[in-house]
Amino acid sequence: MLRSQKALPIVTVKTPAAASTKKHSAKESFLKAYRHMLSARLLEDRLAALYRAGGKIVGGVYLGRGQEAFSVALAVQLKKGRDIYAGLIRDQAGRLAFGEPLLDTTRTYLGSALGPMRGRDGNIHRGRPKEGMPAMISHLGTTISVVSGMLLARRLQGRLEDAVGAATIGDGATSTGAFHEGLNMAAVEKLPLVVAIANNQFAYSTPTNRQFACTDLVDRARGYGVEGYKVDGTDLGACLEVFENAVKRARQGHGPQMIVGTLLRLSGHGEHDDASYIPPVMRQSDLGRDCLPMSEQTIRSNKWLTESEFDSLRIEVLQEIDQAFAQTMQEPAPDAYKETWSSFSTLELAEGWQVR
Ligand SMILES: Cc1ncc(C[n+]2csc(CCOP(=O)(O)OP(=O)(O)O)c2C)c(N)n1
Ligand SMILES: [Mg+2]
Repeated sequence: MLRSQKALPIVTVKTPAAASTKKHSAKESFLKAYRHMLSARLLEDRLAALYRAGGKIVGGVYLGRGQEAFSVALAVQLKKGRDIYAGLIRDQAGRLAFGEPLLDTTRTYLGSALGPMRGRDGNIHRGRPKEGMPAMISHLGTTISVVSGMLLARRLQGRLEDAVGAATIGDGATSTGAFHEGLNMAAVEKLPLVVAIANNQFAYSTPTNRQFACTDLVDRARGYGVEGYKVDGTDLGACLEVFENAVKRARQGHGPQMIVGTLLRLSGHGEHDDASYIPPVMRQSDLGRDCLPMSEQTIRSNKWLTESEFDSLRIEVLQEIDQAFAQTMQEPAPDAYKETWSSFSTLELAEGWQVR
């Protein structure tokens, strides 16, 4: 680990998967994270297939393929009921790790009236605000202010205790005003905020060199007065290590932590996008490595699972996914004549309020 600046450390964690894993990541935490990654990948494969088949999913499908390691490594550090986690469209793995049930995903995409959005949102704006998962407003940075606001409110009410709030974001979103204003305010207030930036090299089809002129996104941390880290986002062991440290430092009162994960989006922006603008050479580079088989390689080389344990795990996860889809398919769609036209009341969204 390289610490290049004392007052405001910009820390780079760049180690080969096997080495970093051996050194830092216990078998249990690696396997726990891997299970969520596998679950997210298989669930998203099913969503993509349903989307292509047509009929069942109305609206777009937005996936996090290739970003599971970075996503899950943050969320496994957090505890539902104490911490706040605001995941985005690429964070199926992180959402599962934070404790969101599979049914929340299937019910939202399939428009079930029993879903968290009561069948009124076709894809990814779901949340469980009262459980510390604010519903996503936009992919483009707004959750940084929302999470900061939740942290500040808890602090003012004297109930922050040792909670940490985490917000995830993409490279493109770091160019928005919402990102700058939110992070600046969080830094000034020294909030226990963790901002995970998944630099997947594109904002839709716009490459990073058309998004920002700094050499590296992590350099921005210094400008805000926050601690910054850079990690290979395809390496689960390295991601676990960097997030464990960052969440701990936020909890200890060191203020906002900014982590940049370098990786490549392995699907299109959504399933409607063939991502033909991604150069093949980039796909073939280290950036294009798939974190899921890489994690499996680490598990195999450490002999943490046998082949039959891998098979059983896959079957178990597939059964859970089958069950979630089967149950959701039997559930009703919202009935326009019986329901009120507002999805949520403001009070229902607020933390600490009971729905009457
Ligand atoms: C204000 C606003 N402008 C544009 C969009 C459409 N949009 C949604 S996500 C996205 C790209 C985001 O790129 P990035 O932040 O890199 O995240 P990634 O999709 O790569 O995960 C765009 C242009 C939007 N949702 N809101
Ligand atoms: Mg991006």
